[in-house]
Amino acid sequence: SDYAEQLKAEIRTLLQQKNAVLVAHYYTDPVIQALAEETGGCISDSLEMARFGRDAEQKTLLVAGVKFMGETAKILSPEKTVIMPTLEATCSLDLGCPVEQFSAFCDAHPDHTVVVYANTSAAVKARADWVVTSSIALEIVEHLDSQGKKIIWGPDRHLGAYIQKETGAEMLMWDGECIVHDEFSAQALEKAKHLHPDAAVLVHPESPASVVEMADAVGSTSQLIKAATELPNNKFIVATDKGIFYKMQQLAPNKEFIEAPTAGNGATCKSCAHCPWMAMNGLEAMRDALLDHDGREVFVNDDLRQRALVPLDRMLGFAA
Ligand code: CIZ
Ligand code: SF4
Repeated sequence: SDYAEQLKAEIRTLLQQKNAVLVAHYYTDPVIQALAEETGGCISDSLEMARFGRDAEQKTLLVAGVKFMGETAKILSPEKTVIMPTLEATCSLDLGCPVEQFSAFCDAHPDHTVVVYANTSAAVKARADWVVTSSIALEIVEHLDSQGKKIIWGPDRHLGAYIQKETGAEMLMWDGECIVHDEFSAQALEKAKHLHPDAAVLVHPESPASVVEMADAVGSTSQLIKAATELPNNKFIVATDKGIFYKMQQLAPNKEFIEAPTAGNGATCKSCAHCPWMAMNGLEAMRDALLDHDGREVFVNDDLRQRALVPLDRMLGFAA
């Protein structure tokens, strides 16, 4: 619409004026992803977002995603100003892992190495030995297991179960889940496969094990995008947030991407394959954040920041 075009023009100008860069997640609105690409920002998964923000020359990072992504950016770049379209965009994994309870769980098993998913608060990261994202979790747990370490894993139980199955590592699980991926249904997927017998099934490991078992490729967002370009199929059923279709379609314009079905329908599912918190990122809020940081700037207490940096740097060092 005209209004969207006007907002985009304002954002382009403001990014330049404020020496800011747009760092967007694959699950945000395609309009935002396209704008990030066009303005020299990035579209990526949470690991790449963290790296990109840390290495960016600009003084201000406009992070379109959810709260933990803004916090991670601030932890890695305390000298930068980190703003978000809204500070209300959270994540069911972060919400389901309050630091008091999680710390008590860790305290009860002091002989375990604490590995937490990036989708957590700065306080939970500060309690951890390692932070991981889905694109590197498997390698890091494999590494720890080879050293004979017993692991506390939090907060996504589906991703944890998948990693445990793949690595055979000894893992104690926190009981959390992503409301988007938890809703994919093996039964409904079975029907979709009958309708599209030539389609390959791509699944993010935050999905239930019964869905993961049906996958032709399992992996993080960036790994699924890679699979969509590399597998010979012309059709894909995709079990992750539908925001990812933007990049898949761009890299494989002649292929067809179909949403994996959720257990509920439009009336009953909580997310229907699109994260409600990612959806809170909009053009107007981005423009407003660039105009006035007040209430949209991310701050992390310095003591917490320094403690959370240790396991984050461990991950980035491992990934390097
Ligand atoms: O589900 C998420 O929020 C993901 C996939 C985050 C990430 O690692 O990019
Ligand atoms: Fe959290 Fe799931 Fe939304 Fe990602 S998609 S931010 S894991 S609720």
